[in-house]
Amino acid sequence: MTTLEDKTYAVAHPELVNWINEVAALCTPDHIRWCDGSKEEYDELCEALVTKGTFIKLNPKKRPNSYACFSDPSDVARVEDRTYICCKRKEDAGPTNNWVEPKQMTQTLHPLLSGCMKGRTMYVIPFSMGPVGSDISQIGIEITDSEYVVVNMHIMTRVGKRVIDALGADGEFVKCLHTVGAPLQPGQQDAKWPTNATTKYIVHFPEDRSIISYGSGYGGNALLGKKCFALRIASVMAKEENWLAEHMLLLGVESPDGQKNYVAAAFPSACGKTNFAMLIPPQSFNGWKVTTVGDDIAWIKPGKDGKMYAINPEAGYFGVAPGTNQKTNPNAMATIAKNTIFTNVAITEDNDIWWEGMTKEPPKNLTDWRGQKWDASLGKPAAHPNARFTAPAYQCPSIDSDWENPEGVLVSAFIFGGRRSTTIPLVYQSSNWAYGVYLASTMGSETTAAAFGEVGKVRRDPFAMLPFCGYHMGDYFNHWLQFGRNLQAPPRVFGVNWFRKDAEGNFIWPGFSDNMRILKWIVQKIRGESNAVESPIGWMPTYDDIDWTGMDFTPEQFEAIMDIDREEWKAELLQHAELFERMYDKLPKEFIFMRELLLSSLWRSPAKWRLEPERF
Ligand code: TSX
Ligand code: MN
Repeated sequence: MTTLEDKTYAVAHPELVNWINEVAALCTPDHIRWCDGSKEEYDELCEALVTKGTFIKLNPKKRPNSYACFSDPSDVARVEDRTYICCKRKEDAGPTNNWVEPKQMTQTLHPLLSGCMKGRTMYVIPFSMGPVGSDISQIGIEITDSEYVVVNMHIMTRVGKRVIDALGADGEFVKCLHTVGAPLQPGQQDAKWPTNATTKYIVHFPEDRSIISYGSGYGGNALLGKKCFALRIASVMAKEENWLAEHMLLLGVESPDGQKNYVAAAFPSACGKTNFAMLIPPQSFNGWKVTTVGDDIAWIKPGKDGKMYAINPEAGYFGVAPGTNQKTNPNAMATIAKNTIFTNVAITEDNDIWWEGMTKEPPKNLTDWRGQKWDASLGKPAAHPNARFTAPAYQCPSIDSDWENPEGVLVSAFIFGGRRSTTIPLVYQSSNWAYGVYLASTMGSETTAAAFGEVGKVRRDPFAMLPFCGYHMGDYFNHWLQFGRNLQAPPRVFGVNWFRKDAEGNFIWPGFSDNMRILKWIVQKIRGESNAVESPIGWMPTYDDIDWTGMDFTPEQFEAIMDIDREEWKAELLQHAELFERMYDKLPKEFIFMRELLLSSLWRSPAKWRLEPERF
């Protein structure tokens, strides 16, 4: 067996070739194939997946060049309890990551990997996170025995020979090894969705810049460029090299006068991050435009001018399908009109796709994600709640003209949000960088799904990075503080909450397009064009500072969504202390003082602090 089998290009990188040979000797695949990223390769592998029964080709009239597939019911999401950070010292992984000593983990994985690709083809995927050749981009090589992974990586990253060329003879790359952990005996029929039902490991070796993923074929477990590389490994690289690898969307806001600003925003899951990244302004906002750079990950580096420049390291969207519709996200609906892979959605009788929330009424004669005729009366969803679309970013109608600019885009603000029914106002601005880092570190979301235990409890998710930081969260907070200290004028930091509820439990804020009104205030604030008043928790717009054209929203409603309840906030600050206790060993001293400052400003404030400009 030769590693040059089927390869259509030369590889002049001895370390890479050695690694491929080592892995091949350990995993013993029947064939090795170096991927070239071509359309022919994509079409061929999709066709092979159709033949195997993994993919079904969707109706080409309704959904051109698109496929649907259905995972094993045991393999439907990321497996956080099977996710490890294996650095030498446990304290470097911190209290929020699973840790195993690297040598010990290697010993555990070795017997699992031995012969794990028997009967399969081992694919070598050279991929770039970010535009090939950008100073902010990074290269990875994913070895996988899953065709599903290859075709998804084609969409989500830049794959092929040009990456090998960029790597040269001694370029650095992240080693990503993935196997479904389901070797085939001679003559054994393959499963439609091969997976290892009993054993899964998602393992990161940050010091080695390598990843080993065993036993799952799904999304973030298997498409190693995304969460594993672009967040967990890259966050470690970023700390060491003074940049940021963040779980953030990137969008541009253009005003009628042609001025443009970019903002990066972090939200925990189930806050509609992709919807916000693709927001369409209300009809009444003539000439205002929102453009999409990315919906999930941002890599941010300081420029020579002391400002922050960001790229989206991805080339596609791996988005949650349920809830996406013409109203919540028309741009996403257009993005997935063709050339898209759907995983765990329902299938209509004319071979198109459907999921909960796509239309009010489900179409007749659906096949559910488990391949059964769907019976609505059983109360089970037709699509899995974590069903996904994989679609090329360039198909998004709102894609930003600079989304592949190798220099990145200039970030002038950060937005942090959460799903909170009380306490947190619709929008507020931190008065300085350290407070911005504090508010991002203490952000959280109320649980909506019973899967997370008690519904309505606030789960803290600092920077929306808790499951994705490859090192100690306390070190991460310090890195953010330090990063701002090094910049002449760090971006402004805002907190938002689209999800506050009234006493009857109804959402006060209509959200979606109307979030543009808040975005407008934010960008005008950083331009020095809009006003604010100082509240106990930062700068806030008054009713008159927000553009209400085309919308009925009363000053009373605004007050209800903006007031600061002293007792609620004191309870909030108590919870911050609880969070800080978990990271006591490495908590920035700034956070202790910041919490005290907040307490003291709330102490003298009225029981309900209201936006009454005449008081100032
Ligand atoms: O994505 C959301 N955004 C951001 C949009 C740019 N969602 C969906 C979250 C689940 C993924 C929202 N849901 C938003 C929001 O701003 N706001 C809400 C809450 C809400 C839901 C429904 C209505 C109003 C608010 N009203 C009606 O459906 C009529
Ligand atoms: Mn994400």
